[in-house]
Amino acid sequence: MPVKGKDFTTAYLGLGSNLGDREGHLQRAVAILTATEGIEVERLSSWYETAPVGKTGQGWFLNGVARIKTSMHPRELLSTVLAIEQRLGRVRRERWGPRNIDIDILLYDDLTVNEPDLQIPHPRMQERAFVLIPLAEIAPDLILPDGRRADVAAKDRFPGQEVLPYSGFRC
Ligand code: GSY
Repeated sequence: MPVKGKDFTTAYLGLGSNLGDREGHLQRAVAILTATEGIEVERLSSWYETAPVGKTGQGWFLNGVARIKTSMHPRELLSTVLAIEQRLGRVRRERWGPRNIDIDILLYDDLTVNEPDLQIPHPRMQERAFVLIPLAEIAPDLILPDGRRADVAAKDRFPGQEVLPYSGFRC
């Protein structure tokens, strides 16, 4: 929903799915985010087919990144994205394992949060091509926590981390 007034923050969310109807899960997550009071989805990247990082031997993910405007504080935003995951029937049998939907807070303005259940900026975002490539698509000139522009960081080499455009079609 449109966020009115001056008290809002720009934040970036990473979205991913590698179980079941991946595109459907992602589209539903975006639809719920869009309908949520206190969140306005300003930009959404394309979806990308991405090789699993961390735990290999699971299905490829579909990933994307959204830029939002929000009047929520970081904890409220965290509760909201966790509630959306629950509403979509999040299935995650093991850490790093397959999941039907995953929504990560990547950045919340230039705020740093270091708590056991909430770390902002997302601690691994700059090592992940599946985050940086969609992020650079929608915010090429965004300055990352390491001081580089997103489009520069996205050009790094990420061995084993394939990221391919998603057509939506299957042969
Ligand atoms: O934190 C995101 C979950 N995740 C992903 C993901 O979204 N995409 C890819 N390609 N690999 C991943 N490994 C984990 S954990």
